[in-house]
Amino acid sequence: MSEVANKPRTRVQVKTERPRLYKVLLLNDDYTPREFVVAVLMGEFRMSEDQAHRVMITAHRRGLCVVAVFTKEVAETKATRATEAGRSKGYPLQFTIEPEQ
Ligand code: TYC
Repeated sequence: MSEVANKPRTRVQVKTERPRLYKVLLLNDDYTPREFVVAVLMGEFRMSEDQAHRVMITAHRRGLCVVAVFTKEVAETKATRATEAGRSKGYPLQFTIEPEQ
């Protein structure tokens, strides 16, 4: 009879967590022209004119609209650039970010 004990075979499970995602939100205001909002959405978020128009109208009617979801750094960069595009023309247009869930 062998007395050599079997080594317990353990495995380390490497769990890679998915990065938290952030929503970019478009906020309504009373001053930014609708066409300008549509142009910013198309330029900064690669939306078609149709998609951009829908998002703009949703924000206009409800106060805000989710534009898209990205990793934190991309969401921050896009929201900052899009807000800056409005500011450079003197509009109060605002994009903010919010973590998902
Ligand atoms: N409410 C603006 C207007 O009537 C248009 C607008 C829509 C502005 C959506 C911002 O996120 C916005 N001129």
